[in-house]
Amino acid sequence: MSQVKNNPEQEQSIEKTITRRTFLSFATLGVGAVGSYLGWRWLHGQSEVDGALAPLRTMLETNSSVNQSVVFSETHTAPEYPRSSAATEPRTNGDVGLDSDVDIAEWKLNVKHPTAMTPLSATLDDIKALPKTDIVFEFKCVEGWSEIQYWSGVRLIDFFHHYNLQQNYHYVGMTTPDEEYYIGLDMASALHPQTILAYESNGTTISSEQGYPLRLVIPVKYGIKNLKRIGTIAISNERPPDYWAEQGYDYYAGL
Ligand SMILES: Nc1nc2c(c(=O)[nH]1)N[C@H]1C(S)=C(S)[C@@H](COP(=O)(O)O)O[C@H]1N2
Ligand SMILES: [Mo]
Repeated sequence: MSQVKNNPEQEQSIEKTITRRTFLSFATLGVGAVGSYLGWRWLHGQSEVDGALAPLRTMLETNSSVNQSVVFSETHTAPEYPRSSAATEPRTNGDVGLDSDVDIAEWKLNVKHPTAMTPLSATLDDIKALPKTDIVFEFKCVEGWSEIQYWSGVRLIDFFHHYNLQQNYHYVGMTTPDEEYYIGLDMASALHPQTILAYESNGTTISSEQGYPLRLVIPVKYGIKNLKRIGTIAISNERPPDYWAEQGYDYYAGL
């Protein structure tokens, strides 16, 4: 058995190398830490845009536009299910803008269009007179729950056709009658064949908590975009304000 033994000189030089390497490692770590700290300080010194620090918001917007242009496809549809698999009592969640009761004699759906002088308005009966569409799909909330639900109403695209609303704008905004809850949608998602203005769930009139008399059902988006109790629909080229995007959530909230 032979043992390799370094002579003292060799040992010294090995030790020096180790010391130098250790120093370099710590120096690198130190520079990294200072860099991270400075980066963190810089980031936190930035102003907030829609609930996120500006650089992070920019990143989020980049991701969301990539998502919009690459992932979203007009031919993509959310899976549909048989009516028998729908929840008997759809779960209710979120009640912003639903404080006061609606007097149906007073309620109208207002539609604002950039080129129209006066906003168009439709009563619930006007809306019910249009072709009726059913949908059974899996409703998904960003808070982590989902549920198969059955809704009926008028496709937003059918509503657009009936009232001769122009489709060559970028956005559709919707607000509750009291303007407490509001959402913005890209036109392609708004006019998607599964997007409906719903007035029934499980074949009966929707309840106040579900958004009586009219709510949005948009299966290609998360729950946050399914605005309950629509007061106004506004067509525009400017991105409409959005309640949850202002709290830092992704503007498009697509699935
Ligand atoms: N007017 C209004 N619409 C709203 C909300 C709200 O707070 N107010 N919450 C949203 C959220 S976060 C979800 S998950 C769905 C819930 O719809 P539901 O109560 O029918 O389940 O409504 C969306 N639409
Ligand atoms: Mo939600």
